Amino acid sequence: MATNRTFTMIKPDAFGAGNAGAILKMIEESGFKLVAMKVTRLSAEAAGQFYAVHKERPFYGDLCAYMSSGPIIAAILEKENAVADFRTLIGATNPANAAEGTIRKIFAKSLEENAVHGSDSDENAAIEGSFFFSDLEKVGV
Ligand code: RTP
Ligand code: MG
Repeated sequence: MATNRTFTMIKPDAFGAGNAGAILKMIEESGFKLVAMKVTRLSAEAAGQFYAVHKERPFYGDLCAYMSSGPIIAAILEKENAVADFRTLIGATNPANAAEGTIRKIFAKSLEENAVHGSDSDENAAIEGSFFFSDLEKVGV
C-alpha cells in the first residue's frame, strides 16, 4: 500500500475541552506522521469556504458557526492508506454510531460537535491541506 496524506482538524469542542494532546497521541500511536500542524481559528467565512461542499445542506449555517466558535488544530498526516485508515480511526460522523475506541466515540459530544475532521478522498486531502498550509510548511517525511 502506498504512503499518502490526509488532512485533519481537531474541532473547537475537542480543543476547548483540552483534548488536543490526547487526540494527537492516539493519532501518532496509530502510525500517522505529522507533516504540518498549527493552532488557528477559522472566521465564519473561512469555515464556509472549507465546507462549501455542504452549502445546500440544512446544517451548513450551524456548522460554519460551530467551526468558527473557537481555536482548532489543523494538521496534515502521512501514513500508508492514510485517508481510509484515518476515517476508521475517527469513527462515524455521529458518535452514537461510532465504533468503540474511535476518536469520535471517546471525545465527540454530538453529531454536530464531533471532535475531529478527516478528509474523505486523496483529492480532498490535498485541497484541504493546501487551504491551511503553503508548500514550505509541509515537511517531507
Ligand atoms: P468531517 O467532514 O468533519 O470529517 O465529517 P464527516 O465527513 O464525517 O461528515 P460530513 O457529512 O462531511 O459533515 C461535516 C460535518 O458537519 C456536521 N454535521 N452536522 N446536523 C447534522 O445533520 C450534521 N451532519 C453533519 C458534523 O460536524 C460533520 O462532521
Ligand atoms: Mg466530510
